Amino acid sequence: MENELNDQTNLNHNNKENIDEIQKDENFNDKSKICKLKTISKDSSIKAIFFSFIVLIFIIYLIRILAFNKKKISIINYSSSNKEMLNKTEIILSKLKPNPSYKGPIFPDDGKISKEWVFDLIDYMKDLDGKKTNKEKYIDKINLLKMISKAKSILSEYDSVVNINIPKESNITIVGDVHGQFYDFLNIFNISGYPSEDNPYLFNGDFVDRGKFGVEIITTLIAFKILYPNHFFMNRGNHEDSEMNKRYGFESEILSKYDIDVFECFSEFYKFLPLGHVLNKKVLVLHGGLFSKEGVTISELKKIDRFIDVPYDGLMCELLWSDPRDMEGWRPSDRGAGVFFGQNVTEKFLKDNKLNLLIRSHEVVMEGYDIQHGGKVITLFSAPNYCDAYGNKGAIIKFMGGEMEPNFIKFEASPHP
Ligand SMILES: [Mn+2]
Repeated sequence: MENELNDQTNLNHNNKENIDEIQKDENFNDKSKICKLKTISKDSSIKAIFFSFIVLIFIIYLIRILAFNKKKISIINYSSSNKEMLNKTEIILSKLKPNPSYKGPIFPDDGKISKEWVFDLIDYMKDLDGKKTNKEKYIDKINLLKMISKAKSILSEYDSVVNINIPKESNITIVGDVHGQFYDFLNIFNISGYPSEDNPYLFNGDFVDRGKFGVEIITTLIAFKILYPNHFFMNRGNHEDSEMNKRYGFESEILSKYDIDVFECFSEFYKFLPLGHVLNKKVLVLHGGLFSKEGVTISELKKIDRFIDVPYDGLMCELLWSDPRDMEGWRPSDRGAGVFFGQNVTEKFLKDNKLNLLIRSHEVVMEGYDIQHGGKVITLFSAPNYCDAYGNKGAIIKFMGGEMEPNFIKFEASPHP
């Protein structure tokens, strides 16, 4: 019994203790709850600060996104209206006044020049014995800029790839890289005749850099374009780009003959040059080569927004920079821009576009021309003894009587000052 009682007492005691403990616990719990409540109110103010901080960051981020979008949109707008934004030449021209003591060729305000005017301009720039002063050699800045402006307005109407129709009784001469070699360039006219409506020409880019007479060449090309807009053609090359000109000599050449304004006006002019020409729907002429992308069409190339500096990738970059190689498919070019493309790439592109032949330039070849990819690609290079060092021949192609069979004419280097 006692034991039982004890047990009971114990039990009671235990119970009491239990109750106490529970109460303690409860008290403790309550206290901790209060503590927790206090902590919560402290926490919530930290959270509120944290939350507003997050909101603030979000707002800043949102503003940045909006600003970025605005920037992005403005880039798109700039790109789509790029042609209209390219009016630096006209702005500079509007501030220039004619120099009364200048004795050289004067470009007429109506832009109408004669064959004689162009021949006089060429004679004015020719200086075989190296005795002329710059004033006796270069058309002055205001007249040069008027020429550039006129040529821009002619080229601005063109698609980025232009169709040329050569009728049965007509010829056309294709010329590859000339790279500032003015006296070799003039020799081409001795070989294949001076440009005229009966003797059309297509120059396939890389007019400037390397050689010393880029100004003379591009000025002559612009003059012929103005004289025969429908019978004289030019493609852009990868050297028709201000970044290349800074590295390969044309910028310093211009600065020695004119000034930075003229450099910028030429840089602007390049953006108007088409990227390719298609002769009689059969022969594509462009400076570099084909593409890493499959299924490219001529109509896609026509729509390229070319009124920009040469980009680092994409169709326009590859068109100006790529090279054909004896391989299948394509791989990135060792040049760091464009691709190396194989025979199957050429065959598929020509077949897709119902073309027979690709003529490109861009590489020095010892005989002035080189035939690759089973006769489907011709490399044409027209700067003989390139850089006075290579010992290569130059070549041009003449298509005669509207026939799309290439006739090659090779030539040696001419003397130059
Ligand atoms: Mn080139």
